[in-house]
Amino acid sequence: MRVLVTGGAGFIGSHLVDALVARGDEVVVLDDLSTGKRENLATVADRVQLIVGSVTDRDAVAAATDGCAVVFHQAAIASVPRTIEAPVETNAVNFGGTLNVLEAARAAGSRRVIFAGSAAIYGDDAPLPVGEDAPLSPLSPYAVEKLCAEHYVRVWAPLFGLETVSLRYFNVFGPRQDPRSPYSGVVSIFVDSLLRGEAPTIYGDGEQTRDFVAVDDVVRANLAAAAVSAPVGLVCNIARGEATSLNRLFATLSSLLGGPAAPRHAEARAGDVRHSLADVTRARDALGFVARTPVEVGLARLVEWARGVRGRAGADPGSG
Ligand code: UD2
Repeated sequence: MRVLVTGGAGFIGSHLVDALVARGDEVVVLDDLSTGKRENLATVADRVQLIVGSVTDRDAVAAATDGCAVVFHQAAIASVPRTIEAPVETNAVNFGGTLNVLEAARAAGSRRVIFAGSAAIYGDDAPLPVGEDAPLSPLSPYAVEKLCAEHYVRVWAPLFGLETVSLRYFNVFGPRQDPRSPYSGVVSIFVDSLLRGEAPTIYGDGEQTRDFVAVDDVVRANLAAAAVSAPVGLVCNIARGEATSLNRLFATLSSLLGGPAAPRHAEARAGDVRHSLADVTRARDALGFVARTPVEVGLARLVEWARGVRGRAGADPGSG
């Protein structure tokens, strides 16, 4: 089967590409390499067609979608603070880019679009664990963009007969998540700091919680979403259904990596939600998906990978 992965050179997208290639799919990747990297596709480069282009470029999206039965739309500027700084730019990618993908899929006669949504859309008001039918109250441009995009994805199903699945990712972590940007995910930032023997910074008191899910599980969720029979606008949380505080995350990573005994603290970040925890019942019932990798196991694998990168790069993971 010919499939498209937008953002396929990125953190989650490249792991998905690996899995699709391994099962024998013909994979097209559309990625503007703004945060994605060619090296993420190094082991599958000869079996993947990489189109360097943005989801904001309608011609590039149309060319990439041509002949693809399934589109995994992973491309996004995936950062709450970045969207606060530059909402017009990020809206064009996160919202406008999704609309371009839907239109291209319709024109190409694709059967299904799987959309990378976000738990950020729930905000702080919903009772925990949060189910998909909970009230939505986005707190950041990022959350608004992901929510608007998800609405488009949902209505494209009944309007145009496109099968769509929106996966509301909670906090995904794992190898290839870039640590060297203030916009990176907290797990990769903490691992990077501790490997360099520096104390990471916790914004706020560290008692905020997240539902961390390993990237290999997120890949399995995408494959399940592609396989499930005839979904019409299905929306599912993708998480473990388990809350971990940032203080706990720090403690686990410092026991794996050693380094400073205490983190630094700074003011809580604007637009942050306090607690995030998923009800994962629908993912289990509708997709047959249950996350398998315990957080500690995923963290241990990530640490092993990051040490390897650091070793190969001569003790500088940023250049590796
Ligand atoms: C949001 C979404 C998540 C995903 C992500 C994309 C929620 C609950 N989650 O993640 O689903 O879409 O955006 O980027 O909205 N932090 C520190 N120190 C650091 C970096 C972060 O303390 O150096 C804190 C940060 O203030 C927050 C937590 O760690 O409380 C997680 O931050 P993050 O940027 O990894 O992800 P988050 O939850 O904004």
